[in-house]
Amino acid sequence: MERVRIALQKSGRLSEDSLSLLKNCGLHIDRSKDQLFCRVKELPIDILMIRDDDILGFVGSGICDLGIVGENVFAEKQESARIVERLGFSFCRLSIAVPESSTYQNLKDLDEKTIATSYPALLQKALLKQGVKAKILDMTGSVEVAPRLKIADAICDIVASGATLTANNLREIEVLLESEALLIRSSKKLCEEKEKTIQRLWNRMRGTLQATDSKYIMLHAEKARLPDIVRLLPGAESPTVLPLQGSEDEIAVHAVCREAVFWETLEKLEEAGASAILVLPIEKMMNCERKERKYERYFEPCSL
Ligand code: PRT
Ligand code: ZN
Repeated sequence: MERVRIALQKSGRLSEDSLSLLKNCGLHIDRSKDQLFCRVKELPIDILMIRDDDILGFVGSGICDLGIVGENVFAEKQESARIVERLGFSFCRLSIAVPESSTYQNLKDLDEKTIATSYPALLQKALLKQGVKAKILDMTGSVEVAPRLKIADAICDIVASGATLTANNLREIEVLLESEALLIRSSKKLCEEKEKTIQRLWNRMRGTLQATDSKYIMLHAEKARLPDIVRLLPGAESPTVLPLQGSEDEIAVHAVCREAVFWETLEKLEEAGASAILVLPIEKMMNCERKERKYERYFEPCSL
């Protein structure tokens, strides 16, 4: 049987969430035996644990069929791999930052200046788009020290919490790209066996990803207040309404909410007369996709 190869980051900011996503899909990856290559027992899948910089190339060239990589890397390198889905972890952004003490307000203010970056292609694109003539200083790491060393006026680098910028007396002035982990696949045509395995894995991943976004809400309310209550449930469709034993005008409402349920939502529900409100996590979801799910955007049914 032809085995699907998936490239994952060996260790770093992508690896833990990538592995736990696969684990939630029922794949057990035993990394202790062989750090670089893992055979999955449950499905015909092999995992290659490599550096994040190599993942796109491995998938683009067809050595691996699938991979999980940061959108920042995908956008920077022109490889012929395709996005299957955004995975909702490893969030960060590619931003322009300048010394705190400078007066620069945006990219346009950096005309004729020098910007240090490890993302020359994306920076070049942004400069061209805005008609800014800046010099790009290509660095492989420690970009944040460039202004202090007086070798650049600004930097274009990955920001997550912003702590690195603050520690280096830098100020973020413009976001060029919002990034998260992406599931990518090779553009090459795969054999039927591999396609079937990928489809099975994909169905499980979808079930896991949808469940992560969703919550199950149960509450009691007066029958007359039902329309108000339903309006307040975030991203819920056709809730289940059940009679309450021994009560004529009270009902129980059960609903799957497809959006985050915040304390504010619960407070509003309480104001609308809801009581006994329970919010439960959902572990897996199968066959309950909404029409407008984002998956459809990248999902090409002929090849996945
Ligand atoms: O060893 P290997 O080459 O595999 O890993 P790496 O060290 O090159 O990559 P790694 O693990 O740091 O990042 C992998 C991916 O995680 C990136 O490609 C991004 O898609 C994503 N990611 C999420 C981040 C960050 N958050 C992040 N904070 N990548 C890098 N950073 C760095 C950034 O470069 C800067 O130095 O963290 C610093 C900024 O962080 P804050 O929180 O101080 O703003
Ligand atoms: Zn790297």
